[in-house]
Amino acid sequence: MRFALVPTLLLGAAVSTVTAAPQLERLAASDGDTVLAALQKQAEDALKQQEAAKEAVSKRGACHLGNAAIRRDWEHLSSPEKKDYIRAVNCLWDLPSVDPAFSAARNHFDDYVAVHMNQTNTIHGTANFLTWHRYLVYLWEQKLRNKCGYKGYLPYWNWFKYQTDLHQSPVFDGSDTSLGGDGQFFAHNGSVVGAGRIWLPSGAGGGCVKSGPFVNRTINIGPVQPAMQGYTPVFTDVKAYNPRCQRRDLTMAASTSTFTASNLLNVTLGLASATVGHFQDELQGSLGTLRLHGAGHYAMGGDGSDVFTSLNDPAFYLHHAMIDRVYWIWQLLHPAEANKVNGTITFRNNPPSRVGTVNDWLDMGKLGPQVQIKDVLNTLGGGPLCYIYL
Ligand SMILES: *[C@@H]1O[C@H](CO)[C@@H](O)[C@H](O)[C@H]1NC(C)=O
Ligand SMILES: *[C@@H]1O[C@H](CO)[C@@H](O)[C@H](O)[C@H]1NC(C)=O
Ligand SMILES: *[C@@H]1O[C@H](CO)[C@@H](O)[C@H](O)[C@H]1NC(C)=O
Ligand SMILES: *[C@@H]1O[C@H](CO)[C@@H](O)[C@H](O)[C@H]1NC(C)=O
Ligand SMILES: *[C@@H]1O[C@H](CO)[C@@H](O)[C@H](O)[C@H]1NC(C)=O
Ligand SMILES: [Cu+2]
Repeated sequence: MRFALVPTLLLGAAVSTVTAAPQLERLAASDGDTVLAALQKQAEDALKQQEAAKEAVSKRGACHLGNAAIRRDWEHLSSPEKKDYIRAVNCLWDLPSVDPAFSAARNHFDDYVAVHMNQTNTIHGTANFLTWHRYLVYLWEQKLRNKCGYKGYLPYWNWFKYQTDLHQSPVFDGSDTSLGGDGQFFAHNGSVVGAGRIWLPSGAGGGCVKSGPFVNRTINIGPVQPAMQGYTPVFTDVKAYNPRCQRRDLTMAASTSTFTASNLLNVTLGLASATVGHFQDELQGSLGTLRLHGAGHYAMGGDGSDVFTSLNDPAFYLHHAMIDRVYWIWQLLHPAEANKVNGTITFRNNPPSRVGTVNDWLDMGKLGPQVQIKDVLNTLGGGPLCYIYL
């Protein structure tokens, strides 16, 4: 019964129009992964229409569907492709830091952690949240390609598969084609998340990641605000050097509660998809809620659960690629809202600040050139970006 629902939805190809409520209800009864596949198809149809319209008025630039990079599910990369990505991450980890201002950064991997930590309060709960992170993971992808010879593009972690047992996920299974497995068992009192309002029980880990290709790596910056209890001391200075292992606590309480068909539908076709403000707030998580963005971080646990320094977990980039993919799908399905931003320039407007605009600059320190938000709203146009998701 479940699978009969998807074709029903796809019969209506032109989905710039609102999907009928009964279809929404039927989809909501299927699982997240099925819904995601249906949404992907809708987004592709919308993309083809929008690109065809562009060509009709010859606005097509140097980047188009025929030459765009394709970002894929980690699971769908071949073993050699996965190993090439892992090799390139290790290569980047061995490159020197490019910014002496962040003295705790001992290598180029750390530079990304440092730039993010330094700006945490102006890139989350802000107008630039979606585009700042979009551009950051793009720079990471390009660095892997240009400095470390990676042949592919940034893969994403499909949250909806393996969410009931993350240990089986190709991203986290601990094999040499994963981004590492769970942490060693570390007795602790779960994680406190959702701005202190939600308690998640411990998983089976919490200590140093015990398997996979990055098992001997050292991380050097933070933690600042790990959600995981008992993970101390914390360092609030971006210059504080704190070498240690990377910790993880694969937490199914986060994934199964939040990676649901209904949450995905809400932000893509439902109430929360109507405006960019609703979309980003519902996707990101707010006081007392986990939401898709937060749930990915808390499902990783350990270092990945720290809003300041979650980039210490190399799976951060696959999680944020998935965030970006949902943003991309939403943009394609809501063209009238796709180029807008909503919010101010401080974390949930605290302290109060001006409203953000598409002319605001995205500051990446020494990771790459500054661009304006408007330059990265479209992954296929005008600015530096040229990619789609599959
Ligand atoms: C663990 O944390 C929860 C939530 O803060 C609290 O209710 C509980 O009492 C704590 N347990 C211990 C043993 O500290
Ligand atoms: C980690 O270090 C141990 C001990 O030196 C070594 O046996 C193992 O191969 C290393 N693993 C990786 C993935 O580098
Ligand atoms: C859907 O999103 C709306 C708007 O953000 C929110 O009020 C509502 O609680 C969400 N519904 C569910 C089921 O999460
Ligand atoms: C941002 O979106 C919210 C709804 O989420 C809306 O109430 C608010 O007016 C919007 N602000 C701006 C500046 O567009
Ligand atoms: C850290 O952030 C501040 C303000 O957000 C910025 O002015 C400064 O240049 C950043 N430091 C570095 C080294 O990028
Ligand atoms: Cu972030």
